[in-house]
Amino acid sequence: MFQTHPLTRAALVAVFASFAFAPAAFAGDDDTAAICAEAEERYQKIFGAPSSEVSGATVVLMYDYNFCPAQISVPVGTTVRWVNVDKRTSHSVLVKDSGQPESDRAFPEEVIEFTFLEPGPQDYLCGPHWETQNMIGMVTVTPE
Ligand SMILES: [Cu+2]
Repeated sequence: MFQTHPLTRAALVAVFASFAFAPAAFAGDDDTAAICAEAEERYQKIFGAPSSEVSGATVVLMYDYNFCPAQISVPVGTTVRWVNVDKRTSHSVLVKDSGQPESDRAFPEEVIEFTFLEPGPQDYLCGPHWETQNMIGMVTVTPE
């Protein structure tokens, strides 16, 4: 299920340690890599720590009509936390085959969380921007 809530800096700074993360670069797309590097800079400016230091969730940034990284692979049961690091644009997440409705809009510095309970590839999109900006992503959920 989806949850949308503002994330306090204190909550994030408190979180550290063991966390396996995938490199943010999305192979073969220099523009996307540059946008995602900027997104991570924004994240660190807002929350005061790298997104890779979050524990208990895998972070995907939403920035400049991109999901960063656009493709991730996580074990079943993982909660993905999409964080809006834009300055003024809101985004949503719709996991197409989840049977769940589109999330509420996440405004800048807000997050959307979804826990993946079924193995397999899960395509998702941003409701307002998938069609015009190709703002789409994929989570590959691996069995335990
Ligand atoms: Cu969007």
